Amino acid sequence: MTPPAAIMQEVAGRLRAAKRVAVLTGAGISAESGVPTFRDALTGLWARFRPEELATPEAFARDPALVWRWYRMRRDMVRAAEPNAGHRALVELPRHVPRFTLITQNVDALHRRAGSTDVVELHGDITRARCAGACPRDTSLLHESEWTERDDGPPLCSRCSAASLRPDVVWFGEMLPPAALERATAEAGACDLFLSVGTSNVVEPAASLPWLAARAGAAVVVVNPDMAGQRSGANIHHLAGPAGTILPQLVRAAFPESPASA
Ligand code: BV8
Repeated sequence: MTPPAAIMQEVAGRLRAAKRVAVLTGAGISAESGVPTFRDALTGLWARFRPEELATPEAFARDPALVWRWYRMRRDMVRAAEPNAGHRALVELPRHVPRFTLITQNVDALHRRAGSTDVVELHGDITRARCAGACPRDTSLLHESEWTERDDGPPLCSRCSAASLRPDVVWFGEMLPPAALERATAEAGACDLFLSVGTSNVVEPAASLPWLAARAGAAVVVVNPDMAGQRSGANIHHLAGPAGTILPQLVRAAFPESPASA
């Protein structure tokens, strides 16, 4: 589905002229990599589970083995997935924009695997785990290649051996990493173009970033095949379609000279 050419050209012109661009991505940008989103009725992860059953500290305290199994299943899915053209278009953008900030709600590490080197991770990363007990995060943090899975639940923290590991993600009811939230908020408030890609804008405080940008005077561009629930307004542009198609089109239209546009 290609958005009306006029909107694409207008947005491409804004992107070409932009000095400071911020992008917020949600689960939708990974959908074409085969990673289920959260709210898709059929495949959505929440379709089979409810967030409060799994993605909360209470759920982990109640049944760590169940929660760890859910994250292990998601890690297996993400490991089998490949970044798609949407992720790759966001690797290309910072080569043309004076100041570019990629902010993601996703925990699937696909932006990093696509080649994005500076990603503001608002909700963490399921390929990492940390001590669920008293060990400081930075000294207990492990990548999935560094721990040995057990059959009956999360591995023990290798630093204290007293507590188990927990996924290095932000659960519902937990605070976002202050530095990440601060940087995302600052960039949303200072950018001249804000792209909101593949998110249903439900989960706060990330959901407010595009509208913070709009209030601060930025042009906001929503990239989503389904505009239900998305705001519209004078400075909000809708590019309806899948990110894997729209984002490469947008980069080609804005920067035809780019080798990636060949
Ligand atoms: C917090 C990690 C302080 C774990 C996740 C107001 C202010 C502050 C907090 C709240 C508030 N109101 C409510 C709250 C509490 C809560 C919240 O927001 N609840 C929601 C349910 C209402 N927020 C929190 O708890 C946050 N903490 O604020 O701390 C506090 C605490 C308590 C009370 C007050 C204050 C922490 C939230 C972080 C939760 N962790 N992930 C894990 O993944 O297991 S959230 C998780 O769900 C994702 O990270 C993501 O953020 C979210 C899913 O959203 P989307 O990414 O948008 O995905 P979704 O499936 O919904 O939509 C997909 C979209 O893609 C759709 O629009 C679809 O059309 C589109 N799409 C599909 N295909 C494509 C596509 N788009 C483009 N291309 C395609 N091909």
